[in-house]
Amino acid sequence: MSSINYSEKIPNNVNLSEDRVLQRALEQWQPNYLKWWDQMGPEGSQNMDVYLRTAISTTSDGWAQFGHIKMPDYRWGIFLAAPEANRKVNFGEAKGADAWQDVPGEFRSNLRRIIVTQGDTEPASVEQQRHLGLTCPSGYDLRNLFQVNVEEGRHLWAMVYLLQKYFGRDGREEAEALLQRNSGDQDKPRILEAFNEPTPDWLAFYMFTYFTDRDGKFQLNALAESAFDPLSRTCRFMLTEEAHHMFVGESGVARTIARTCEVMKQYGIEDPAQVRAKGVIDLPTLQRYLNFHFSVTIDLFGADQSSNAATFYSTGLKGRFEETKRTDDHVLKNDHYGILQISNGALIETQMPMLNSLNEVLRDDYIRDSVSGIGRWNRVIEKAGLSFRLLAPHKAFNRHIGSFSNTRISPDGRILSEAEWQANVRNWLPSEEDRAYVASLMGRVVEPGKFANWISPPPIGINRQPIDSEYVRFN
Ligand code: BYC
Ligand code: FE
Ligand code: FE
Repeated sequence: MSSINYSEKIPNNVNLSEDRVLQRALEQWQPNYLKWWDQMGPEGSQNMDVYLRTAISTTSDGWAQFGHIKMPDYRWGIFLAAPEANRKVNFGEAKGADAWQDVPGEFRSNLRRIIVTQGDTEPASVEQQRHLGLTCPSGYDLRNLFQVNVEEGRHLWAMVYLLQKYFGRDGREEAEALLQRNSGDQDKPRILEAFNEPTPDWLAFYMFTYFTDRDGKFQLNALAESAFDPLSRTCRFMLTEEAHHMFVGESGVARTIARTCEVMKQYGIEDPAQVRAKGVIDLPTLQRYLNFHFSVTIDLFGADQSSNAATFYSTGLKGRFEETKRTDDHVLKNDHYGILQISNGALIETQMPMLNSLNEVLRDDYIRDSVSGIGRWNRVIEKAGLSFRLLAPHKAFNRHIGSFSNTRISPDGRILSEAEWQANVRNWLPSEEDRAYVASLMGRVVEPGKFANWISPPPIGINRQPIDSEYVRFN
């Protein structure tokens, strides 16, 4: 018999100590997870003591415990948000019925597929970010990277819990497979495209956590509406962690911009070559990175017309962002949605059946939210008295999924010939040279209170600690 004290080793609010079947499944999986963390997690970090927050319960004082720990000793826990009494199915054909505490047989394979797709992104992002610790711009930033990494690890646990608890043997096999696919692997890649792209430098990391973790926010919100209550409650707790990831991205880009503007003002320069000569990232390069991460991320919402999306909604598996705040009938059978499509060489909005357009609805909600943060970045530039402005590219720009995937479109929404695209793409997406320049700035700064030349310090530290606190101790 096992002598593990489960609430100590695996903090949880799912009664793990009384669930033998789940214990056995997790006991098999956990060593493989730790092996994965050792091999694919943050490189060279095993002995560092990192100032991390650990969730030990879902109450406001318990979920954010801070202290220095080694990451392999992080207590990856399993938490569901508190149940909502008498929760109902809030949309789709079963609207009004009781929410499901178990998986209805007929929806089993679709639900499993959604959970596996969600789960696959979590370890993928850790793999994408595994080398970044070697080139951190400060101990403060290094700590934030590691915080994001351990929480993405916990998000994998969250999905593995659902698979092992509710999907029997298939679920256990999927849980293993989540550790076997790897980001960028030729033979066993991660499921979604954006999670096979490298995250080679810290500007890419900040853009990723701003844009791609925000896909997490929207997808998790849609899944938090699910009629399958354990999925809903799991996603609701994950969302509390997601806010920090997006903060890391938004503030990281803002600090990069602030430093660039400071140098531009100090020397009275605007020409990107002169700006680069001072060792900071010129604003046009920031725009190209933004264009890349924005376009790759909006592909993650799937095709604009999707019968999968219609099925997921009608069967109650996946709702819309803020489903219950909307005032329509939540069935959507007779509704339509304006979809941008290419017709006779022009971009034209066509009304399409709403149910088939739900990927696009979520993408548009996401785009609105993304654009508001770009506005906040522009205020940093404006405050410095500079006229440059960052802009979200057109949603048809650089798409690989959906109806624009075979057409070349400029960031301002013009349909282009292949030759026009090739002649200009260097101005729109990061070139090899841009990436090499950004890479050349990536040194390793870890002395408490010191920051790389290309980025400003943050205004305040983590958990009200001073900025020059020793966030990571090296042993
Ligand atoms: N790449 O009908 P469609 C996060 C496939 S991020 C490659 O539109 P559907 C995080 C699709 O599989 C949140 N393939 O698909 C962030 C389908 O294939 P089959 C992640 C793609 O199913 C940062 C075909 O194309 N969570 O948490 O309606 C750090 C037809 O497409 C892609 C979720 O995504 C792609 N981008 O929509 C850490 C939520 N897009 O069946 C974590 C769960 C589509 O023809 N997932 N395909 O072979 C879903 O809800 C859906 O799977 C999707 C796709 C919205 C992603
Ligand atoms: Fe996540
Ligand atoms: Fe995240």
